[in-house]
Amino acid sequence: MTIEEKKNLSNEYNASQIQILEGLEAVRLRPGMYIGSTGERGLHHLVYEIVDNSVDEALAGFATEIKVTIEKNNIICVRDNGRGIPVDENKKAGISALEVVFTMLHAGGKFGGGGYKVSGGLHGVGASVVNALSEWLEVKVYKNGKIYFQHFNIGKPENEVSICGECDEKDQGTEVRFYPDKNIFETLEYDYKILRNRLRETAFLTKALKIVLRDERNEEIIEETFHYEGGIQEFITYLNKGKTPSYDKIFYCEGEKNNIYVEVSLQHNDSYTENIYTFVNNINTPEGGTHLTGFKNALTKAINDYAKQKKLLKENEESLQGEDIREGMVAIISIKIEDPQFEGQTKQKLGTSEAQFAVQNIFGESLKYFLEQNPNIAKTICDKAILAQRAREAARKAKDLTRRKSALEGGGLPGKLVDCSERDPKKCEIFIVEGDSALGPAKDGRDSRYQAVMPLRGKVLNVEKAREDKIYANKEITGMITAFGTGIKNDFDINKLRYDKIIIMTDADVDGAHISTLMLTFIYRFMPSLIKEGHVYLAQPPLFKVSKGKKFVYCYSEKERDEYIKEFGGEEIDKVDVNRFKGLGEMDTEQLAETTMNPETRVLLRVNMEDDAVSEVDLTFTTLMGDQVEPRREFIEKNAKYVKNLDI
Ligand code: TSJ
Repeated sequence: MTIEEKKNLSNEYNASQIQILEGLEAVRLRPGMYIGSTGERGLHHLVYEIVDNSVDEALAGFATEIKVTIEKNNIICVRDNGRGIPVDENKKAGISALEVVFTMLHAGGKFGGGGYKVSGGLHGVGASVVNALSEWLEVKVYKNGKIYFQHFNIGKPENEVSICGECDEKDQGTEVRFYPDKNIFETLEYDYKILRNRLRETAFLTKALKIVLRDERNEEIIEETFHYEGGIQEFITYLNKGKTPSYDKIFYCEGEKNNIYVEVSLQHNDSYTENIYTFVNNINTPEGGTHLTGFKNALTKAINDYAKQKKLLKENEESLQGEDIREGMVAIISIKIEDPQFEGQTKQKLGTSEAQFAVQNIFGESLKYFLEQNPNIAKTICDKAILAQRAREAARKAKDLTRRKSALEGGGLPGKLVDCSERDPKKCEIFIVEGDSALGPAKDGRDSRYQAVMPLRGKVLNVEKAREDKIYANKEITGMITAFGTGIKNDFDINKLRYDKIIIMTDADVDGAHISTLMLTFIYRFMPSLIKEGHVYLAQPPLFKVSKGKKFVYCYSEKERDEYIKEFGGEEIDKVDVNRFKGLGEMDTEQLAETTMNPETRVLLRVNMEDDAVSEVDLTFTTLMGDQVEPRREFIEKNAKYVKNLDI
């Protein structure tokens, strides 16, 4: 039976059929269960699954280097300089240990025992899954001066492990090459940037491990090396790029307690947001857990103790709250633990209680010492927290005030909102329109049954650089919060969303891009789920109208424009008219409706922030919105991700 036939069968599954499925067949039938998806994300996941095994070898102390190559035709090659996967016979299975690793589900990580393991973690489903989902895969083990080799097709071994050559005794290691199965994956095209971000993160988290990424697909070969001897301390430097640190040193500590290895690094900057990234065995734990709790407890205690002891905070004054101390803080908590327990709906929250005490203890002691040794920094941190405390008090008052006006609670809708008549939110859209000139055409051009319009006047507040009190006093911001209906932060409730699509409509120029980014930053900081769940869009107004006689077409890039000039013009290129739209306001109602608003004919960009490296999304926003011009320009030039059609 082919996979296609089985997939069809699987629609009418029953228990007896499930039992027939065994081993790797199950993986091919339900790839999503093992790697999340068969889209771009799943494809990249294959690489991490393999690389994680090499990282384990590094954590065990036997590998120092991993080289990942994207070869021509999107073949992936991963090579490390570890001990090499054991090739001798596994007595129980009657086949080589290597073959077990590649053909038996969840066999990964069973060898050797002990030690911290990345691949045995949350996502680590192992080499056999990658093998099952690859058209072919081959392994070379360099060991004892010999090269052992085995080749698989769609997970099935073509041969027993055999010696295929000799090598230098010192040339130890494992090399895996594979080609994903095009019958399984929607795309086979690897994105260099996605792999780079994730591998860079892995390198930050595994100090002294050198990771080389090489892309051989194009004429110009790209190779980058990620090697950070400072580990997460260098990660902090990277994350604070584009921000202004509040002091020059970066706090770092490491230690081990009850077999839990703990590393913490942190630094404050002059922004008001708190960014704490937590990892367990190199795997991100977005929902935190015991390690995060331990960190917060120790931080709050150490700073309050210090502030009181040095009389920065008077006996009768209120203690500093954790959130005050964490304002503008970037921190990384990374622990390595043998058998982590995860909890919560998505199993992304660390539950192991020993981890709390290990972090609390190691970090607490170390921070106390650091504060004593660096009184200037200690004072800066305390003063900053005291300021934050006052601002929080002011923000609470401002929030109460706006609450009373019921602006944040969806009581009355903002006066500027031009709402639609449909009451079913799933069918509704809201256009956030920049400037007054476009408001008229947008109001007239919409379908008033299900399309609402809300104008933004003046500059949108940069929430990266404003404290909460200022944010809640800003009419544009509170207007949007009210219009969306969901509430913000901890009060956020997606079920109250009043529009299925939130469409940001700005001019296709630098100012427009800037305003879009400010809007996205606001949404990302206050209602990130709206972006994560795909409710936020960028309208794409055309840049040109190319016409000849009655024939015309809208173009979204200069390239497209030039193509149509040629096509329309033929021999008579001078008879082609090119109309350039400088802004939304230059389009008439019909044009705006047709090109940008009408679902039948418009182009919309859905904003997504899926990145396998957790730190990258955040960095995107701070880079765009931060103080320093250079990283921003560099970023825009390199990515142009949220910022299309830049008119520089
Ligand atoms: F995913 C994988 F299995 F395909 C894979 C494993 C891929 C790559 C690129 C590397 C590896 C890998 C496995 N590198 N290093 C190891 N090490 C072992 O498997 C190993 C070697 C020796 C001993 C021992 O106890 O002597 C134990 C282990 C786990």
